[in-house]
Amino acid sequence: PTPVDSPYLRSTISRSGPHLGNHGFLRGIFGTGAAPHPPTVQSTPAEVVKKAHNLDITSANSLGVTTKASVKGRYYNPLPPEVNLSDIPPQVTEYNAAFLKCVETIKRRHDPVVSTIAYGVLELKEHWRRTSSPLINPQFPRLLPAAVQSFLDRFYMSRIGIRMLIGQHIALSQASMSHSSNPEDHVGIICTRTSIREVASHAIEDARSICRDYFGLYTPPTVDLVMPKGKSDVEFMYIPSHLHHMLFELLKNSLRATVERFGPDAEDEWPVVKVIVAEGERDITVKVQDEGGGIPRSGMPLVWTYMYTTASTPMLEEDYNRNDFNAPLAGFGYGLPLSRLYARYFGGDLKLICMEGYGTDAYLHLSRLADSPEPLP
Ligand code: W6P
Repeated sequence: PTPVDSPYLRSTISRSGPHLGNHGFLRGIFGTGAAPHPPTVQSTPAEVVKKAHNLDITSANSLGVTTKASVKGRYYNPLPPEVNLSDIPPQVTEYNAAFLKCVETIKRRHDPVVSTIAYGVLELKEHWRRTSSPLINPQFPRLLPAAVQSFLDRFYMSRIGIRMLIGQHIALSQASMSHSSNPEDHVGIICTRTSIREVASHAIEDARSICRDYFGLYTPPTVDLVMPKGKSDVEFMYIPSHLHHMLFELLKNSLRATVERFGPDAEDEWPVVKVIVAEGERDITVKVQDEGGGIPRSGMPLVWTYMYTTASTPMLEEDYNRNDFNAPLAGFGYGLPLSRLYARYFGGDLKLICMEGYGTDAYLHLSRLADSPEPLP
């Protein structure tokens, strides 16, 4: 095999701790009846393929899926060139299909985890509110205990990683099964030439549309997208859905602050929200800049916690099931801490600089995907 020199692929391949890999986690899932267990195959797909071909492919793909992929122009094939898909025993193909269905089911089943946890945190807050006397504790805890905060940070960081790997596995499997040509610049869910202009434009339109519906506006505030001097776009290797998620969250905050500061009827006064893209050698930074009045410095630590939300009415579970339900402009207040985790997952970061009374600058630093190790604690 010719493993490509990319930490992303390295971490995919070598990840075999107690949570992932060929050991307890996956066996446990197969043991729960969540997916059909192929009766004749006792070992992992990779082991079966290895046995069948008497080849050492352990450095290839622990999930046994054979895929050709081009990363940064280099050829990546987990199996040696003399092995092709038709050489793989039928049990392995069956096993892979069952495994694929299994992980798809798992991913879907865990879609609502963020809101489930958010309801748990709301219950915890409510419990504190009821049990702590205002005399003893006039400001009932506004910050989660540090242990809970760091647990949730680690939990969500791990979840981002696991879901990315499942998404990558699904995308690669589908690409290898469909025989249709995967777009030249995609390796599963990774886009080797993620266009900031394209992703940011979509995020801007999505955030503006939610802002318009939420405030009942005819036209939401304008957002200007500014590329580096002399460039019409910046492309880099990243996962477009992650980038969209982060920009969308930042833009919703900026648009809401703008409308709330000047009022929904003062559309002539709304300052433009600016998205400024800078391209360095190692970092790409996107600044989302608004004049929505900012946050006082004393409020800054709160925005990174899982307890802080400025949404005035707490969302009820049944709200989500109503068919006239409008996506909340401000939900549980998880947008910022989760976006920072997404940024940090690939070696980036998210920082807010506020001028209370003027506005907020959000700096989204993105490391080019190829040079960051997986940051799981
Ligand atoms: C604000 C508060 C905020 C958070 C994140 C991004 C932008 C903004 N603007 O007023």
